[in-house]
Amino acid sequence: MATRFEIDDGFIAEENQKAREWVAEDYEHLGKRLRRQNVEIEDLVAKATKFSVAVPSWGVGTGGTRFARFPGIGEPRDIYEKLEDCGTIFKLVRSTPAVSLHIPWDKPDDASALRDFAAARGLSFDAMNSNTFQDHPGQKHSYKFGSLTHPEKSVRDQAVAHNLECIEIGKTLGSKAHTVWIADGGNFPGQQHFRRALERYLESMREIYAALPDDWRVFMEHKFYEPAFYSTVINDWGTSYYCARELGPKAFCLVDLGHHAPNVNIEMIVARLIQFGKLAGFHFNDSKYGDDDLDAGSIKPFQLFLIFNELVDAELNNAANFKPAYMLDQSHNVTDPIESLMLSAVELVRAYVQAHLVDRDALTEAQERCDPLLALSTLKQAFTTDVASILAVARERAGGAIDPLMTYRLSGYRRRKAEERPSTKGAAVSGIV
Ligand code: LRH
Ligand code: MN
Repeated sequence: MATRFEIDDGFIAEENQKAREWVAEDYEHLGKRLRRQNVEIEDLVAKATKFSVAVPSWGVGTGGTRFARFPGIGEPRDIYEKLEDCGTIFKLVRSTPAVSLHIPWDKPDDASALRDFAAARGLSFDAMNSNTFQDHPGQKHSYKFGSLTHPEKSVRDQAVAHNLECIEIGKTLGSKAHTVWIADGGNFPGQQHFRRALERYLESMREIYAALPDDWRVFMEHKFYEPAFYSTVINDWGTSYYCARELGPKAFCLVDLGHHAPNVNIEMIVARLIQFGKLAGFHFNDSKYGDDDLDAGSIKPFQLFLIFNELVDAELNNAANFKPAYMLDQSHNVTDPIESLMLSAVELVRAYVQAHLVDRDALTEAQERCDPLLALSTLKQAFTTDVASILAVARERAGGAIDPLMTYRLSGYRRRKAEERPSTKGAAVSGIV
């Protein structure tokens, strides 16, 4: 078997050597500044080190739109090569120890072999994802008019069976959760009976729920539109929450940041789901218009910070049933997916650490005294604190790269993969588009 090129720890240490000086300087300066706020910088390094987010297997191949896909060189051609790239991301940023798989795009011939291959790269498996929004080779019934909510029982049964198969594969891989996003909806007024469709969703989800092992959770992902352009069955957090309550204690609501109408207050939805004990976790990304699946923190970094402000508030107050799963869900159309996923993971750790910098006593006091500007500036002080040195120290101490992007580029990893993975023109890697 051809050797698979990997970035070695020695090369990372060499590159870190070049950057260590500026990190130490900035770290010392920030440490002094934070001590004035009675904050111990080492506590924040510990927080940064503890934070982890899962990488989407479908995110390491180049994404596209309905107009075009411009594959890069050295694209991963199967789940093993996707895991190789996930291993490289983890090696450099150290905060992405898990991968979220999508079935059947990543259906393994041998799940135990896949689990071992991943483990050899320090990787485990986060939530599984089913796919009843595309028709797959050899499939008996089409999902053109829906899946779990389709009027025909035979189509619903087929969709339920697919979800049960995902759970079976996940059990072998060591996953503990299953994400269900369905595209079911209508393009025309009158096409669907809204109430009957939701009833059918619950009927199908009850069968999926019943198949969950005791220590598993099911994550329901809402989305306000696309690919259905008039109505979507699970269109918002309210509908998802109602279903999670109906199904039982193992059912939770997953928040994909791109699945909300423009200007919706997502951090408030997060606070609600935390308060109701039904927050599954996240598909982090960013967007300007629709479900653009852009890099997390690239368009609305303050919104990302405000979401983590709610999450850290819940963490510090030991909110009930609070065990959010953090995952990225992005489509990289014009960047090297590895670079985008690394920088997106860094943006999440940044928002998490900055949220831990919020002076919560001062914030509560300002809120209780109806002093809006003092409340806002208390948040802004944390959001405008440059915590880059904390993030770099945390990465380096965990064996990662102080500067993941430059270390990755200087390693020549992508060029080496292009040699190992001769591109088969036109053959799209199974995944989005
Ligand atoms: C739907 C979605 C869902 C995935 C898919 C890849 O827009 O966010 O989470 O299954 O993207
Ligand atoms: Mn998603």
